[in-house]
Amino acid sequence: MERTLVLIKPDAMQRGLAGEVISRLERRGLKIVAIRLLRVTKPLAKKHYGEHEGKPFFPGLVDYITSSPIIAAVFEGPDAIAATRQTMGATSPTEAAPGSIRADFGLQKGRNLTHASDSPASAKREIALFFGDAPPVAWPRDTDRWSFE
Ligand code: IDP
Ligand code: MG
Repeated sequence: MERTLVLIKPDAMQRGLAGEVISRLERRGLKIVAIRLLRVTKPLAKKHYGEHEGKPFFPGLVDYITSSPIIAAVFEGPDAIAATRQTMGATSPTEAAPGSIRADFGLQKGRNLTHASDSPASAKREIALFFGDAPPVAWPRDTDRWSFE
């Protein structure tokens, strides 16, 4: 079973789409194992997006992710990382697959609603960053056998 970090970014929160994002991942069969609402500080934003430091969009990205509270959550399931990124769609909403969250609700890269970890190493690092003080909770779900073979 794999775990991935999901962020519901400020635009999705302000537009009342948090439930929609969670619902799509839940309906896919993924299980919530951690969730919190927080305001991302500049230092946390810079750590989380460290790989992008120096790129032209970096200052705007830090302003965006710190502009309003977000929801951070950890979802668990088989191939959770790939499945979640597929449900989110490509970084650019106009290149994202129709039916994905970013295609259905977004227009621009800088307002693309969600974050999802891109590899097991990123997931481990990002989950520790957002849930170091309150680790995910493993729980058996009665319907697991209807989602996981
Ligand atoms: P990802 O979120 O699909 O993994 P990354 O390339 O890791 O995409 O970029 C992180 C975030 O930075 C994106 O989700 C997006 O919000 C923002 N971003 C990436 N490229 C651009 C850009 O060219 N302009 C504005 N924002 C960008
Ligand atoms: Mg990324």
